[in-house]
Amino acid sequence: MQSEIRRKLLAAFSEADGGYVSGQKISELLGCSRTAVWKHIEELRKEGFVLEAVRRKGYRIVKTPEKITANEIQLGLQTDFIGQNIVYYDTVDSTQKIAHELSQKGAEEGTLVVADEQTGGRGRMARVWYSPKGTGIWMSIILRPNIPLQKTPQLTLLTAVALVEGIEEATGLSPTIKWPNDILINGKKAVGILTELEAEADQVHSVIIGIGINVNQQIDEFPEAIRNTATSIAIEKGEKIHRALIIQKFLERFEKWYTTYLEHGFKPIKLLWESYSISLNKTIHARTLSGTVVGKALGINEEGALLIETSEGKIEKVYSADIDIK
Ligand code: BT5
Repeated sequence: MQSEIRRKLLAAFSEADGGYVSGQKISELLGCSRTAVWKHIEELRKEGFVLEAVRRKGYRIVKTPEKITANEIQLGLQTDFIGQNIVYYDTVDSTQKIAHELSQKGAEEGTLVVADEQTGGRGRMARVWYSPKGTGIWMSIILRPNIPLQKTPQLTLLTAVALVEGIEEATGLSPTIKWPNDILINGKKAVGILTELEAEADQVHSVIIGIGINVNQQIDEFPEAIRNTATSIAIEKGEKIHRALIIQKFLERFEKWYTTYLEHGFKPIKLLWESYSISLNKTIHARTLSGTVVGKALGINEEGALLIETSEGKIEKVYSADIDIK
């Protein structure tokens, strides 16, 4: 199905919010005959949608497939520009790589690259991000903010805030943030964030935010190496969740906070971030490339750096590290 037709069709069903859309209305919207409407509906069915057809009422979507192609994400998505352009892959090496390529070709702000499986998913410092097929959300968003280079770490924190709220809204769970880029559920890592830049001198061309969310894996599906530290939403919730719903709720929160951030700066985000963080006021060990800093985590500064008070009363700013909470 042509993407424009599909978009219009799904938008009509989104607006009906689970109710019926008449064949007449669809044919007017798409500018096609009633027979063509039927063909488009059949195509949605082939993609796994369950649709009910009732005479004189029209069509109603009863069930959406547990997939994360553009269809499922866009059905019901309430954003203006984040996730309005979706590029989906069944399998890809890394959505980050694709997002960088698209960004260089001028992809619009808010473009979302999403994959059902990654064969070369990556974390920070070239670490591996385990991204099996069909059970997680592996995605990258292209942003083009007009901000100086040193402020870009704030976007990782903003993403964390939107993830906490989006996951909470979709599942009822209460995730927490572990500085700088982990989202934990019941103390274990369910989400990782990877922020990468395309910049020249002090000019930011684009920021690519990569997000990996463990959704429907069971514990024995994780590799041995991360079985004690990782978790998924299904493990913590005790039931499987539609991945598309989590993506939608996240994108909506993300657009809200990103727009707020561009208009009003980092302050509102900082307050929320601190309220969702588990690291503050605790003694932590921050392992940086130049050594380990031990002390009490006080908060974050305007640049998104973690402020740590050492036992000598000195305040250290840490920009990049892995932290252990004591
Ligand atoms: C991260 O790195 O947490 C950032 C992960 C970002 C992944 C997304 S998926 C979409 C986009 N495309 C990509 O290629 N990447 C992004 P870091 O803080 O460095 O944590 C990496 C560490 O987390 C690994 O060394 C493992 O110990 C652990 N790990 C790997 N896979 C995991 C998983 N699925 N769940 C929980 N922990 C994992």
